[in-house]
Amino acid sequence: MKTEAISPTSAGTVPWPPEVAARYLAEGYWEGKPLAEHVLAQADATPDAVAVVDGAMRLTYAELVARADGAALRLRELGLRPDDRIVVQLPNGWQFIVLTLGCLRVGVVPVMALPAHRSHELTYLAEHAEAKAIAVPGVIKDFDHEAMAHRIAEDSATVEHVLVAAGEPREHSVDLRALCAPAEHPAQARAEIDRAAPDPSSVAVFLLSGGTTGLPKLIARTHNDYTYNAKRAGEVCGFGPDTVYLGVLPLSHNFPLACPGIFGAFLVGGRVVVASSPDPAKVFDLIERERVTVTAVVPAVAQRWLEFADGGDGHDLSSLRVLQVGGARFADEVARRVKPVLGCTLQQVFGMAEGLLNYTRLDDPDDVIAQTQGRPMCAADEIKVVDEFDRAVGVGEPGVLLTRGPYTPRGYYRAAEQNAKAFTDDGWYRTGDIVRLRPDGNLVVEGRDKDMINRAGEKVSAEEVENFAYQLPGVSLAAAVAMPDPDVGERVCLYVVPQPGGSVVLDDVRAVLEQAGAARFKWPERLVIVDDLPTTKVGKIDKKTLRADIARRIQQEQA
Ligand code: OOB
Repeated sequence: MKTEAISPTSAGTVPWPPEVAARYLAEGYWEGKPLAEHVLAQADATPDAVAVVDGAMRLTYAELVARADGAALRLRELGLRPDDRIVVQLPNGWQFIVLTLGCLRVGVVPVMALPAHRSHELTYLAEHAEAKAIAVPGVIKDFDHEAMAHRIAEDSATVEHVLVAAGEPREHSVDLRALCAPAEHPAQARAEIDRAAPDPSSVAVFLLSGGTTGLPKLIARTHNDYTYNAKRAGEVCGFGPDTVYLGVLPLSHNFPLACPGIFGAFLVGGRVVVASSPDPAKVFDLIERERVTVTAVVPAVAQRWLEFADGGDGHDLSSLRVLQVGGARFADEVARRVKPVLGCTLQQVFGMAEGLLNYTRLDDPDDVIAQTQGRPMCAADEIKVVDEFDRAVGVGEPGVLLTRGPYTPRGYYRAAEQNAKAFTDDGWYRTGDIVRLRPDGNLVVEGRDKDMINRAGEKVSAEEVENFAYQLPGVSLAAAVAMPDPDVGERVCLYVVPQPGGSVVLDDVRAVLEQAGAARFKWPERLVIVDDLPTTKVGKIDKKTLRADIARRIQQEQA
């Protein structure tokens, strides 16, 4: 046995003030039930309806619940208790869904890592969340996730189990497929698990922040707030029992997980089809075969699909009613092509793991759909757009977006110092996004004042990249900024002032990140060597000028 985790999850979270929580309950935003209970209610109503399609694997609702309960009991047998954490890094597949639901059933909290994460991120997540277990695939594209997980477990004071989703599990690994087998006596299992259902105000999942600080912060989403998140999003997106949702983004990300995503589908008895790749040829096959009605992608993927479909590729996409696009700014001119080319309604989604979700509505005029990122989904969402002194700007003026609401937690998990910056004293979350609020209530995302690079929806903290660069002796000053890119929106560009007599090349920097085991999407893709860096009036590195500089350089090269 390793040492017991020191603090229960709730100890590190920042709850809503009691009077606010009471209001959200009284007004019905929070239903006071654990998330999985809502899914079980659907399973009771339509046990034989298909809930999950993953390749040849088709699970009915009854089978999904039997498997989730099987997983829940086996997690218990492994010694996991309510409030214990599991770092989950799984590719899109039925195992992810069953494990997540199994965790929710017994109050074990999944920490939603991304498939692209490597030992650098996962080690930190396991440590910070004091995880008892880590769930990984076997080998994917020559990368041995299982071996990595065992190395992390060896160095960890808390990780006791490595759960493996595929391949022949090696010694000391737990076979996730066996763990996710149906409970032997489903009715009995269900009754037993029901008796110990988690408190609805406890943490359901840990999401990761896009992050401007070194490593991602953990966002504790409660059963109450996350259920509302998925349910209300489902209403706004027209989800119902005939919904066939295609999960194509990494399912551990908030967008496909609950905005409305797979939970939104399960809450209304809909069906989830799992895709393992965003490759349009494969995805269009799936849409056609499974009669998919809705899916969610980032702008870079939407653009690829549009290019592919433009060639008149012959797929029948007539079942597709809605394409949700979000995670990064979708260019207006590309947005306009969605309906004519794919034949479905575009829904722009401006969301964040921290909570607030904005949607264009399905019946909005075409101009609103193409030119805005929508409006908050909930009547109790509070938003304000402010200047650098937190004073409200006028309607239509750009400013930083602040928000509070029934599914926007009041602070990150165990991050007092960052919370003091990212949240106001009265609980508003500073999104760091620069928006314009139009008179019609819709938001337009104009940019951001947070130090982050958004590479095809994957968020890279500039500070983290700079910290890696500073490990090189030849680096005197480093500044990471976004450079515009037609395919992925933005890429990481690093400006470096070398030490006198020192020299640095791009490969040196990338090697530092590689050796540290940092996710590949963070690796800088261009290095610019300069004699000095521009600074602002208060002496900070002037990133705005640098962003303009790299944009200009790229333009000149293309001219
Ligand atoms: C989603 O969540 P995160 O946590 O990965 O990233 C949030 C940030 C936002 O603060 C904003 O900077 C950016 O991503 N963002 C957008 C955007 N949607 C997100 N920027 C411009 N236009 C948009 N439509 O990215 C996320 C979570 C739930 C649903 C959808 C996206």
